[in-house]
Amino acid sequence: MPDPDGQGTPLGRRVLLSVLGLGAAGVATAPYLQRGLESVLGSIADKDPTKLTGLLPNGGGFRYYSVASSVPHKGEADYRLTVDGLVERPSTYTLDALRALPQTRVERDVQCVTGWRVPRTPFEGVTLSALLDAAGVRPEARAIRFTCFDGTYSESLTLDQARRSDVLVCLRMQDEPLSHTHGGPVRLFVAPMYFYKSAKWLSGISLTSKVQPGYWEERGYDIDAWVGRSNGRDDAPTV
Ligand SMILES: Nc1nc2c(c(=O)[nH]1)N[C@H]1C(S)=C(S)[C@@H](COP(=O)(O)O)O[C@H]1N2
Ligand SMILES: [Mo]
Repeated sequence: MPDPDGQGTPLGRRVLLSVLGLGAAGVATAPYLQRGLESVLGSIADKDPTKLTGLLPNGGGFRYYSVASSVPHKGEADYRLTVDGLVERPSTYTLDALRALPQTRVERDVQCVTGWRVPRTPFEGVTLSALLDAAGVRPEARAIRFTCFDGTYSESLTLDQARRSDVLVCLRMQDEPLSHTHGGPVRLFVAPMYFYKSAKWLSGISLTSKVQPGYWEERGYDIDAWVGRSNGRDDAPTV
């Protein structure tokens, strides 16, 4: 299998499902299956380490997740982030334009709703609130819809959540430019929430009058995904 980043062995959900013979039918119920799936994979790997360990993407404790089977690579020349919807000044940012803005570094635990956690991971980028201020949020705006250049994933936040100082539009992770695997060149990092809120391959920030549930939220996960307080199975991480 080609490796999107030249390091580790990323494994998408579809591939995981096909490994288990669940195929496309499994994809529809994936959020509910995911816990079972990971424990099945874990136990197969435990019994026969040669069989699945090599396939399990676990570089530095992270697992690679993408609901899209392939995602284009974008960089200096063709990456664009648009801010539009209920704003006074719709805008489009290149990577250089994002880098030219003040950068904020946040170091927190990463917590996936399925149970894996990576302690104290540094993320760096522009606060979402700075981009919102630059665009001039209109009074009738209440929420944000995030879209991704994988063509499939989406996320949401209320405006109040989005204005927190630990919600970043990230260019760097683990003190390196964000890799394609981890959603580069630009992903969201919503530090206080489960990692599914942190949309990878971010391409659009659109102000809306009400919350439009994101990809996993349409499939049963909480819209307000506070770690330890929503439908994950974990305790709150150490901040
Ligand atoms: N575009 C996009 N963003 C996404 C996802 C995805 O499938 N597509 N998965 C989410 C989930 S469930 C998790 S746990 C993290 C995984 O991030 P990682 O692949 O960098 O470990 O990305 C989140 N953001
Ligand atoms: Mo996740």
